Amino acid sequence: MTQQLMRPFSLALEFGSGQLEPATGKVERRLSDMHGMYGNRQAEDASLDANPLIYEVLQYDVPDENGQLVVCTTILQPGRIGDEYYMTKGHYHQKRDAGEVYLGLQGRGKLVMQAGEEFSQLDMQPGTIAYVPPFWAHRTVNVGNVPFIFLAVYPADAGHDYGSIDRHGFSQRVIERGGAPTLVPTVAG
Ligand code: PAN
Ligand code: ZN
Repeated sequence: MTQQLMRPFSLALEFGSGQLEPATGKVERRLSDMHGMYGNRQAEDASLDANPLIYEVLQYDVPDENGQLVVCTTILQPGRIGDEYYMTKGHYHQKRDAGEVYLGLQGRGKLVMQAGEEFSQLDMQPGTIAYVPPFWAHRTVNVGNVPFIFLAVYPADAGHDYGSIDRHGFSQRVIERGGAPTLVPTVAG
């Protein structure tokens, strides 16, 4: 049960930048925070000196209790490591039966998801609502030339399990081939 009675609140969202006002939390992830996640280790090493900003998450913090919902935006920069598009780390929810809703605000992305042997990919653009069902690991990939920005809403007690993705990754990667995003099977090792 929710422990405290929260006051209703509203946030101002700028569609073009993903800025939330007020925001109380911000996570920044640079290439060095994603060691080993891109397929081309040489390309990763070559980019590490510059250590580009890959994405930011802005949110308004609420208590991580059953019943509460987190609202946040992700601003995923355009770019590639080798031929692989910039992407988020990706995660399962620690509470595996917690789902999530994404709403595309700017740019073009792919939402890749995996549940055991099952794999799914959805195209996202401004106005796309994507549903991440319970039990699916999820990662977004910016396949465009401008920041890919989306809003996410998920249960505040969901938790993020990054370890499983760190160890096993997703079964497919999104790479640029002949100028277009293409899914290729992840090569083991
Ligand atoms: C999103 C993600 C956000 C960043 O808010 O947390 O896009 O991706 P990673 O958490 O994989 O680094 C979400 O799915 N929250 O549950
Ligand atoms: Zn999530």
